[in-house]
Amino acid sequence: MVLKLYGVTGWGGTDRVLVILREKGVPYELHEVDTKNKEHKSAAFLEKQPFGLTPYLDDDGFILYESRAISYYIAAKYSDQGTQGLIPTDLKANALFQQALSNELCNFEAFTYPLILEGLYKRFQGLEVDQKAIDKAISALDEKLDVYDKILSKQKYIAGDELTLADLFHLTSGALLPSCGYHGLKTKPNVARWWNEISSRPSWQATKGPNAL
Ligand SMILES: N[C@@H](CCC(=O)N[C@@H](CS)C(=O)NCC(=O)O)C(=O)O
Repeated sequence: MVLKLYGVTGWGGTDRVLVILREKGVPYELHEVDTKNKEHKSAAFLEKQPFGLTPYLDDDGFILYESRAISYYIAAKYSDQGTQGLIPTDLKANALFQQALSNELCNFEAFTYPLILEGLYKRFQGLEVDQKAIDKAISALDEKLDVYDKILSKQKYIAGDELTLADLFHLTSGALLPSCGYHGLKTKPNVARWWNEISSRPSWQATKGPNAL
C-alpha cells in the first residue's frame, strides 16, 4: 500500500515530510486537506490528528502525525533506499544527531515560528502586524544563528560531518525568513555555506514554494 500523506502543499509541516519522501525515493499519495473549508477541524480529521493541524500520515492504517516524527518514520522504514545516513546508527553519532534535532526545535524553530507568524502569516491575512514583536524575534533568532555559525565553522552539518534529518528539518522555516525581513542565513559565512548546500538539494528544489529562499 502506498503511503498517504494528508497535508497542504506549501505549508511547512507537509513540505518537511515531502523533502524526506523525495530524499528516500518513496512513492506516496498526497491528499490535499481542504483547510479553506476547515476540513482539518472536522471530527473525522481530529480522530487522526487530535490537534487539528496538518500533516498526518496513513501507512496502511497506521496513523502518525507531527512532521518530524513522520519524517523519522519514513527515513527509518526505508533506510535501505535513497539518501543514506539521515539517521545515524552509531551510539555517539546518534546522540549528536539527537542534540541537533533538539537544536532545530529549541534554538531555531522556537524563534522562526513567532517571526513567521507575525512577519508573514499575519501580514498575508491582512491582520495588524506588531513590528516590535518582529524586531524582537529577529534579534533573538540572530543570536542563535551566531551560535550556529560557530558550530558550522567546525563541522559540515549540524550533527557532524554527515547530512542528517536535523539539517533538512530547517528547510521549510528557513526558506521563509527573507520574506519576514531576516537575511542571516545568507550573511553569516558558515551558516550560508551550510544553507546553500542543503537548500540546493533536488529534494528541496522540487518542494519549495514561490516565497522560499
Ligand atoms: N508541529 C506540527 C505543526 C503542525 C502545524 O502547525 N501545521 C500547520 C501548517 S504548517 C497547520 O496545519 N495550521 C493550520 C491551523 O493552525 O489551523 C508538525 O510539525 O506537524
